[in-house]
Amino acid sequence: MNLPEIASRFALPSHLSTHEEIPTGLINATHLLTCAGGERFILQAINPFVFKQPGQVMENIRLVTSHLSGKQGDPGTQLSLIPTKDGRDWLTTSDGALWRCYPFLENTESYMKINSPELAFRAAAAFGKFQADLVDLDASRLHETIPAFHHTPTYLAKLIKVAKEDPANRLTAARAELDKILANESLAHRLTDADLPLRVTHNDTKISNILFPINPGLAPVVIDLDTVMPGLALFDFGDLVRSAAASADEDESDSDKIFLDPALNEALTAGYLSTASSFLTDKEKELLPDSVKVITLELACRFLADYLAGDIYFKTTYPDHNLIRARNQLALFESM
Ligand code: GN1
Ligand code: MG
Repeated sequence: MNLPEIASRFALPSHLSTHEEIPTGLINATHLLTCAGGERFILQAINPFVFKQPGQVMENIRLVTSHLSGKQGDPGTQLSLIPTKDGRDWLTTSDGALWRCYPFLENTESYMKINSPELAFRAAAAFGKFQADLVDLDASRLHETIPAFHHTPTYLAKLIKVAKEDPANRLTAARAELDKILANESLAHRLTDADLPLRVTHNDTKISNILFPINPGLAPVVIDLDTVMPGLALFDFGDLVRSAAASADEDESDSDKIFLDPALNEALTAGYLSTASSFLTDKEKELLPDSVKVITLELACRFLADYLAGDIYFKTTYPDHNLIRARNQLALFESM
């Protein structure tokens, strides 16, 4: 099926006028649809290599969006699913791909980078509110769609294994980075060994996953719910700070330019606590600063392991791409 055919299976208000691919995101293929009446939609295929059970991803999203819609204000600024014409939340094509469709949330803006402490505060408050709104949704009702997704010791073990096997013959080039990671092995266990409560978590808390309504009276919307799962709140917080308070982006080729911006770190922490302190335990609060280090080490493990494996997980555009990314995460880690 081609894209217009796939789109035609969804209950859109009028026929498809144009479609274009949106090339952001390292995992899924995303298309912007515009209908004859001007309404816009997001049509996405879930990456079957990353999400082995895409139907479970959709069941999680259904559970979370339904729970949130009972709590939050304006329905025009909420994430909801467009059903297929036969009333389902998704469509499977003959090649096994799973497609789903969301309304495009109009009159909102998103940011690839945080440009001020004020924005940092608002973004972190939005992720804290997201967790707070889900605190009464029993996490055991959600599927663990990517097993051990934020289990740092598992990534470390995978890295050690792929380094031993060295299937792409890249270990020599990655030796220095591998040694730096191994020197911090004990930190990898800090959150997962702390006996923290299992909650409903987002698991991909980058700033670009928030839509800010242009009308400042409306609440920001957390999007990209593919990885909502049972998890630890601290990985959401840590990943937010890791990705948003870094002075340069993940692909920066000069790792000397990368450090954790203290002012942004402070604003993110204050913003997160403004909405999350009501439900966080004392132990969770105590571990907030460590969580940033742990998730940064985790990303370094993931990028380096993918480099050693021959670039099979993250999209890359040049041979050393994942090595550069790993190096960046380590530079960020060392600046903390
Ligand atoms: C992936 O596709 P994207 O950019 O939303 C990854 C995250 C990483 C991120 C690093 C399912 O997210 O865990 O933090 O790349 N998502 C998955 O850029 O593996
Ligand atoms: Mg994502």
